[in-house]
Amino acid sequence: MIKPDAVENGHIGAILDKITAAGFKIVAMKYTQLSKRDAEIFYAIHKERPFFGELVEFMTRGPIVAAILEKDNAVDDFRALIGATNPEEAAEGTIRKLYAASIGENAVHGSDSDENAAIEGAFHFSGREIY
Ligand code: 3AN
Repeated sequence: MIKPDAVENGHIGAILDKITAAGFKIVAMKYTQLSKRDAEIFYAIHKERPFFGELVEFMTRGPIVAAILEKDNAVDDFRALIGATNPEEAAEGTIRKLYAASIGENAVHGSDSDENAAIEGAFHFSGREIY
């Protein structure tokens, strides 16, 4: 996902450019806004964390871009491309270093495993929206 902060700041195009330049194929994509319930389900794993309320509030405050990306070693390579969760710790040239302001508003989300990528892809897309 390209998160609300990056959308608000006009970074959709630049982020998609970096993603495709890094060799990812976009197999599904949409511009949408999460409801409170959507965000609570998507981030259910973080329900007990102190920042959960803030995370749901942030992720629902404006539109996002959701996409499914395909590449060999996609999970690890995408996490390398986006950089550390905290942009202050993200490597130079990573998407979060370039476009994120804080650990809470960190521009992009990437799945942390192939299994979660399948679950998260199915959360956003029906079978006939995936090419
Ligand atoms: P990542 O997105 O790098 O996989 P996770 O899964 O640890 O990071 O966290 C999910 C999301 O929760 C992050 N993208 C970030 O928006 C938010 N988050 C994580 N840690 C914090 C924190 N300490 N304070 C506020 N928000 C946080």
